[in-house]
Amino acid sequence: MNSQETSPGPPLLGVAMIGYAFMGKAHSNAWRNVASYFDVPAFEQRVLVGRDPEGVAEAAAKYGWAESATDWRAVIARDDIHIVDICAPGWMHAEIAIAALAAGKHVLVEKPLANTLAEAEAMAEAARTARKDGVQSMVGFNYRRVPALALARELIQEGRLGTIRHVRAAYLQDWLVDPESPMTWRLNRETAGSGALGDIASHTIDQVLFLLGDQVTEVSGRLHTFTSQRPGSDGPEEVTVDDAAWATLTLASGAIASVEVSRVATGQKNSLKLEIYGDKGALLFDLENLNELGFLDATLPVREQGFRRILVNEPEHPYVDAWWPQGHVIGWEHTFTHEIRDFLVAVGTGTQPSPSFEDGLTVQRILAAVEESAAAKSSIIQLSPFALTERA
Ligand code: SOE
Repeated sequence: MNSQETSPGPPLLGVAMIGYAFMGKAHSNAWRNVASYFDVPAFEQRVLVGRDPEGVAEAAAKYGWAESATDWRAVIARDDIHIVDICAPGWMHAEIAIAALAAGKHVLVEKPLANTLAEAEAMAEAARTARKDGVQSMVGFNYRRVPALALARELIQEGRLGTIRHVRAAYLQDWLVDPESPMTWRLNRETAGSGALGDIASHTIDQVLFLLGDQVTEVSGRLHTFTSQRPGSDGPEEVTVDDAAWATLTLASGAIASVEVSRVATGQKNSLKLEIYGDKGALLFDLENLNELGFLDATLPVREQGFRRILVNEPEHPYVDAWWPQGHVIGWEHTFTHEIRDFLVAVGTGTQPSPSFEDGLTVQRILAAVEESAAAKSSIIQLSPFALTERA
């Protein structure tokens, strides 16, 4: 679909997307909408790539892509492709991104950057090399584009919370509560790298770094798999990744963050809860109410203090003026439109999009540290069982 069929202008940026499942659907929705709501360089949704010829052809027609293909290598070699949007499973990120960057294509890749630290390091190096030739790259931590979280970052950076001390971050889902939920690529270390840790702790840790503008200096972690086998196509299969993860992060500023992620938090559907506590104020956020931000100004007289609800839907708020009048709330999918808008503007102006592959590598290093700490089990103290009567 050509975003500017009417007027001539700079050459059209041909876009190819690899993958058309959940993230491919969310990104396609954003590619179809972005030019209707934001000023972006001219582009065309040229090719959708997938392994199943019939499936990808049907998805291309449904999601507004001009063509479909099954060979990503052939597609990234095309002269009419300038952008590659990688929505494939994590095990494919590194190979496709490194090849696309080497072919001079701008790359947007879904989070987490990679399945392993080694892959992430190779991707960041490839991005650094490509950038010298004006080739841009970005990792898709889309929650940075929630208006309420962009506002939260502004308030923190303006000093409205003062010195940040205590951060509580929890990303809770429950789509794996049923032990009969079948095996998928997300539950196999070979294809996913890790479980809740890489999938949703990556978002959570990126948010801590994004909001505070800080660095992590110490990590302790724990991983757990509650359901070790799940129904596979030919009988039970081993789950080789975590269902839940816990981490305590020390930041360079002295703040301490607790991070908790779970795919078995019964009743929590897609709840990324963030609580930021400073000596002058505090912020509360829940992705399941993504238009709202709780803000407490501790500089007010105590008798007036309390968390107030900011409905982040005024034209003054980040991204909001592109959509509807105040109070007409937006949704989860809008964050991808914001993300692709920022990516396209960066490509069009020849500037580095954020978050960069280096930002993605920073998250990957922290994930690897959580895994290393969890494997060491050094912080786990065994408590022998005792009954109160014994101590009498
Ligand atoms: C599954 O946990 C998932 O789809 C994540 O992979 C996404 O990054 C998150 O935005 C929603 O949940």
